[in-house]
Amino acid sequence: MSNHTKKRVSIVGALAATALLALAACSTSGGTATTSTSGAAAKIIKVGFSQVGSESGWRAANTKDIQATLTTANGFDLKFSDAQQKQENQIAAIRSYIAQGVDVIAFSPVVESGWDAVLQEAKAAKIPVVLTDRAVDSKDTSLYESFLGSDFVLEGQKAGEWAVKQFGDKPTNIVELQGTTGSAPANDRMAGFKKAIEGHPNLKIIASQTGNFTRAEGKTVMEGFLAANPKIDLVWAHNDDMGLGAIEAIEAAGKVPGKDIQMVTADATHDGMQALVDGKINFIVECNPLLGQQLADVIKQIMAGQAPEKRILTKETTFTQDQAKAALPTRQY
Ligand code: GYE
Repeated sequence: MSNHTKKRVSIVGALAATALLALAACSTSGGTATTSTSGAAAKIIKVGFSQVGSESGWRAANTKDIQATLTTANGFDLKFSDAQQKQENQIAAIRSYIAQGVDVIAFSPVVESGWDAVLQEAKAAKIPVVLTDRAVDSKDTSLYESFLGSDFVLEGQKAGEWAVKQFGDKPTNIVELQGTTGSAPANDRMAGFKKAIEGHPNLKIIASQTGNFTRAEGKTVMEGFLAANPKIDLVWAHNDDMGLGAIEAIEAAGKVPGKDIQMVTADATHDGMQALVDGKINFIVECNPLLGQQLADVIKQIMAGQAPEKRILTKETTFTQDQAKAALPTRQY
């Protein structure tokens, strides 16, 4: 029996004992008891969640959804911390959750590498770990129970396929605003996009630099791109926020975003969709931040001693300007 399983079995045993006691209490009170036996079995699950940071509109929606779903009313005691895009802060948060003896640790790893040691510590403490949103590159997949989130390679590929269709065989200079260096979405979106434009030598990535997924850095990096490259046809930004920063830089340079320089981004947050409707972005690949319910379900499965799916993929789509006009009024984020 694995350590995790042992812990789960003992929790299940404790729940069963509580339920039996509650039943006994009911039966001795001559049928007049008001105790609900189903309520008696519910144990609040202590979850430690380490969030990447608050770098983007996507992240704000993700945090809000997780906090709104893992509530006391839903059976959770959520401990939440923001790592401000720093791996050392996340490692410290995970260690503190281990020390507090939470039931489950969930986190969205800022970068892919360097997690083995702390995940081994969680395993030794028999605390199951769930990855949300971003992946780790650990070879030992027993270090986490499940990874839920998007297929970032596919997202990059969708952006690249759009570029191929949009520009046909015209010579096209592309600049890329990368997400946080070493993060799963930056690595994978970059790879997916490259793969899609392969075999179309007229589409050239002439510059590629990180803007750390933030609006401010997206703007500064775009200013540099504009200063160094007289002909830019397309900006491929790994998220809406960097794209929105790039729009400011393009406008400040006296050019028209969406026309003089076209834009493709990932996420489809409210502000990104608004810019798409306004014609400043040309195409957005959706990345869904609403992972709270899936996370809650996975945690409940783990606590019930069941093995969740190892990889849970999020469903998502893409938006043209017309599709954005139709979708924006009812968007949740
Ligand atoms: O695309 C970006 C955020 O990991 C999918 O992180 C997430 C990415 C998202 O900062 O806006």
